[in-house]
Amino acid sequence: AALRALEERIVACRRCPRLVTWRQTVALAKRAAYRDWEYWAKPVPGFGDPAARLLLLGLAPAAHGGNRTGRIFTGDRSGDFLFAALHRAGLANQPTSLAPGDGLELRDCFVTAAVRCAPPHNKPTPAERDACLEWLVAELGQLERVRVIVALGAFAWDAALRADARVSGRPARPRPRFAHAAETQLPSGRVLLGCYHPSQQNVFTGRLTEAMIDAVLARARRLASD
Ligand code: DU
Ligand code: SF4
Repeated sequence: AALRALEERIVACRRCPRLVTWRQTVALAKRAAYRDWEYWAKPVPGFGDPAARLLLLGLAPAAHGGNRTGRIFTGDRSGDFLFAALHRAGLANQPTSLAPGDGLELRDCFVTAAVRCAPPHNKPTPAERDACLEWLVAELGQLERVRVIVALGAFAWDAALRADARVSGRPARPRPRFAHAAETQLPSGRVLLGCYHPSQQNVFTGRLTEAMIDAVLARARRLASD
């Protein structure tokens, strides 16, 4: 219930003028394949199991993905790869995430992003990054059972460090560096795991393979249940 109230506050957020404009601009310049869609065009809250021990953290909603469907990682290539991996790991009831109402349920995991509005070129400004951190801190406050955070990419890794510093009152020192399969215990006691972002680019070039993300998720599941 508290998580639901938080969702409503996130969806109503208008703090970043550039992104308020951009999420709407993108919605008006629809992709041909989505011309019949009414785009969400608002901030995208996290999605998943409120009792999750595992949190997956992305960068921001995709312009024609989350910004279209209103659900994070839903309706874009990154999400296709991510949810298929969650399904193989036993963390999702189905391998696809098409749109709200498609029956997708996550078990023991919650998926969210460091920034909640689709940014131009997937690149939020430092001010936007800092403005949106509050929502991650608030979600972590509600998701009390989370023991492991999987950061999808360096931007998410830094956001997790910042959020954990806010939650615990102290930064991790020396600052842990992002790498694929990097692992560090945060001052809160939670564990942070790095994973290359499942972007179309990373997957297409083979920088991130199914076997690589499967190994990170297996490690995350083990740490979460230790
Ligand atoms: O201003 P900054 O040094 O980039 O730190 C911003 C943010 O990053 C801080 O609130 C926590 C996190 N952090 C950390 O976890 N460990 C460090 O050694 C330095 C910063
Ligand atoms: Fe609000 Fe975050 Fe969107 Fe900025 S990016 S308007 S802080 S939800």
